Amino acid sequence: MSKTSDHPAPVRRLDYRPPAYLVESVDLTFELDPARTRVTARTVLLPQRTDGEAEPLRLDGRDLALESVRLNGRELGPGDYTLGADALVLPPQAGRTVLDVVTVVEPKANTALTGLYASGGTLLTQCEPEGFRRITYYPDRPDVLAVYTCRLVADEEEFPVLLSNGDRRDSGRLPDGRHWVTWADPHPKPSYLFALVAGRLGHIEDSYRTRSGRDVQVRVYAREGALPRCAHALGAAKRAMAWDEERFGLEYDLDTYTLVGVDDFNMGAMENKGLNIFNSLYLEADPETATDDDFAAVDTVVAHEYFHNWTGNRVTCRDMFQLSLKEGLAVYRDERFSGDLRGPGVQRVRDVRALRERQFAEDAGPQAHPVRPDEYQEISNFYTWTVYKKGSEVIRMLHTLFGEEGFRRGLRLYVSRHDGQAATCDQFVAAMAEANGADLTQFMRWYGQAGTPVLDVEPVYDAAARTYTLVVRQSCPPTPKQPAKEPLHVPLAVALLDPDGRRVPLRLTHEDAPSGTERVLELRQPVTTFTFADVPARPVPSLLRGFSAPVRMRMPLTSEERILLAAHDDDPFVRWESLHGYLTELLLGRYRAGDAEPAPLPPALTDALARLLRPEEPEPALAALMLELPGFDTLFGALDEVDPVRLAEVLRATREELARTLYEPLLECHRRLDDGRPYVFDAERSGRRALKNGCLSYLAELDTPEVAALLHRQYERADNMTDRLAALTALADRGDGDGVLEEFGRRWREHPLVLDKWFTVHARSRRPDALARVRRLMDHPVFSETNPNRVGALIIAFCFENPLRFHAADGSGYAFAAEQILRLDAVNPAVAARLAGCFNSWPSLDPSRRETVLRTLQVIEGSEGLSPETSEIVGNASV
Ligand code: 0A1
Ligand code: ZN
Repeated sequence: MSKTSDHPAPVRRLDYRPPAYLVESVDLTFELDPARTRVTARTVLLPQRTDGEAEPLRLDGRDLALESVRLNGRELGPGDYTLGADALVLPPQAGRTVLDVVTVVEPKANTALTGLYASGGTLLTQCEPEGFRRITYYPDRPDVLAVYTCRLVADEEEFPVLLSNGDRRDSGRLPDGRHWVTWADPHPKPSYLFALVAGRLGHIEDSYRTRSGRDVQVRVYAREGALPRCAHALGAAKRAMAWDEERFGLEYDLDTYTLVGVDDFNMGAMENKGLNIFNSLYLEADPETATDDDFAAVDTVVAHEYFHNWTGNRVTCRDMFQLSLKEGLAVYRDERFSGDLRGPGVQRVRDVRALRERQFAEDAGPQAHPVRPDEYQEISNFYTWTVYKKGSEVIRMLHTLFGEEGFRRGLRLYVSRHDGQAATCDQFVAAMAEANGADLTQFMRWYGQAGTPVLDVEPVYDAAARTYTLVVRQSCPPTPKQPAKEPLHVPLAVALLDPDGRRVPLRLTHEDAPSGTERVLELRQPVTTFTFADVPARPVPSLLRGFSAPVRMRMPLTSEERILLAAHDDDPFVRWESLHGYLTELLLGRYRAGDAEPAPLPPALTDALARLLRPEEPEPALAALMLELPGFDTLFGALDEVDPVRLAEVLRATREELARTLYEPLLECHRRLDDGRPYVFDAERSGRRALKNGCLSYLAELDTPEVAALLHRQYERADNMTDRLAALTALADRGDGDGVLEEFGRRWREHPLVLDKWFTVHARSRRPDALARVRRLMDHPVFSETNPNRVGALIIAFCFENPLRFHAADGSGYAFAAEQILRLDAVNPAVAARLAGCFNSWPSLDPSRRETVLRTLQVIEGSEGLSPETSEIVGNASV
């Protein structure tokens, strides 16, 4: 079968052409009705060609019923325009053009959740990336910026709350009993930032006084029943507003800032101007129903959307290839914000861990693409780990190169220079370079080259000359369509530790005097050599501090050196990485050894782990991270021809062995941290809970009466979801866990977000009947194939997070995934395409599984009517 013949031609970055028409203003009227909503759009357009050769006026539109078109007041007939499947095309217009278009859409029937759709009784829009064209005919591209007004008309009983972008202007009642509200957004914006929400919603509010003394009303809207859980999000919004003023001098620019939570949403949230819409998972949090991680995620996501107000909305993207311009930057900013809340070291380790587990895998697989992609079939497939998280790492490297002040200068220049514009990644980097007098030409390659670069470091100590040399070689593996790579500009943060773990003053041989004990070395060549002078004894290198670049680093370190770094380095990332690297090697060794009886765990390692459990350990949150074994995906990524079932078993067996070896210290640490204090969400307490529950999770591998009692006691007595879910998860795979699982399901059956946690516990279960139970739960009254959170918690969780059962040798996991991809594709292509990513790892599987996956991919690809979203993912995977 030809892989590409039935795909539409890809959109290419280099084909960019400025818009032929700009839009001066858009006035929208929505007559809202879940079954049939009428949209009247008045768009004022201005042709852009100066050479007199006007182009046809092409307006994007998908799945719209066109009721009427008027051009400069004249009603057009079908002979006056061309109506295609994805556009309405009018003859070239020479001057200012007023277009009135009336379309009808069916929100209730829209299960793709893009455009105008219904979630419960609420109507709302999702326009990024290309949803606006599912509402009306319009030049739906981010470089067309316009001023919008929006009039919403609806039944007052059903839709008492009517919201849109900007500030509320006017309202009234029609003779037929419907009410209306008008909103006006004074800031020009692209169509992807348009939004409306209509429904029976309650709200909580607070006000925020900006640095310049303006009062902003901050409101969170949600279903009435959810409002008591929205206080944390409201606080997060105010914290983010203050943070952006303090760090970057960026103030909010409207009189109201509105956040809305909805239950059916394809992603985490959306930064529509002045009207951020959230998946309720990222807006609701209280101690009883949300874990510490949920609270932290609310902080991060609320801040992320808020930060877009400047980096994304005031300065937007010229085209969708520049997505990372706003997304990488917003992630970088939310990571920094979260670091300030929970401790920068712990936050950094968590972010790096996520990047390495997910983005590195993406970069090594069939969907690998640069931070700024060169082409796409479906832009909705490019909201990826690479664009978001690697994009953030690229921004972070600029911070590492220029320091806090230099970075701030660059960001200020970028924002002031491009305010009100649609910019490019080049322009962002140019502002950074200019503000710092730097040349970032080579640095730009980070935006264009896919793949995870590798640094091979060779250290040489010369005792006679008292020099220490680091030879650093950089390389980058080939990725689809990029066989050869150019060297990158890489910041490498280093320190050298003496045998007692103290930092050595650093002087490179060509320098006169040492400067500091921590340096950022810059790599630009394929091979770079750095020689440090006056090094009295062989040091222990502390490299890539803070994970200063998104690379894989390979360096020969002895076990003793790793243990020293884990115990004494003052860089939290290096501490974590040293132990993580050690454990990774150990687990890979055990996997490679096959059936041979594994060598016992080295006492130096178990001692290092035991030290993390002691009261002297200064940061329990970091200790909790260091205690965790490397994840399945990390190990998988380091191997070829993997038997995933055996790999999962190596992980399980090693956990059990560690639990046995550290039994007393684990019990003791759990006892000490289980202090009975009432639940408060803050960095200190959540860190203690993380370590306590890390201990619990190891202990659950053992079948002692003491452990059983401990698990049940914690489940029953918990006054918060963090502890309760930790106990439930630990019990789920045990013979004595069934009662508790049932109790949890009963207790939370009215609360879908909590029940999602329960679905996921089942989906991840090691039990042999895990898949059968997942299938059964798909009939649960709360499960719904139209809700992305439910599908994510059960089906996607099984396929991505249960390697043991997903990769079952009989192929049942793969068959299940295929069946669900095809079923969901007809409901919601974005969700189906996400699920289809579960096959991306096939090239690293053993030959027999590889063959099964390839056959499965072919079946999916050959299915009638597959969406372009899913077909792009499956097509790339099966090449
Ligand atoms: N810009 C949003 C992400 C987002 C993208 C596409 C969506 O449509 C389904 C929704 C949200 C963000 O970064 O938060
Ligand atoms: Zn974003």
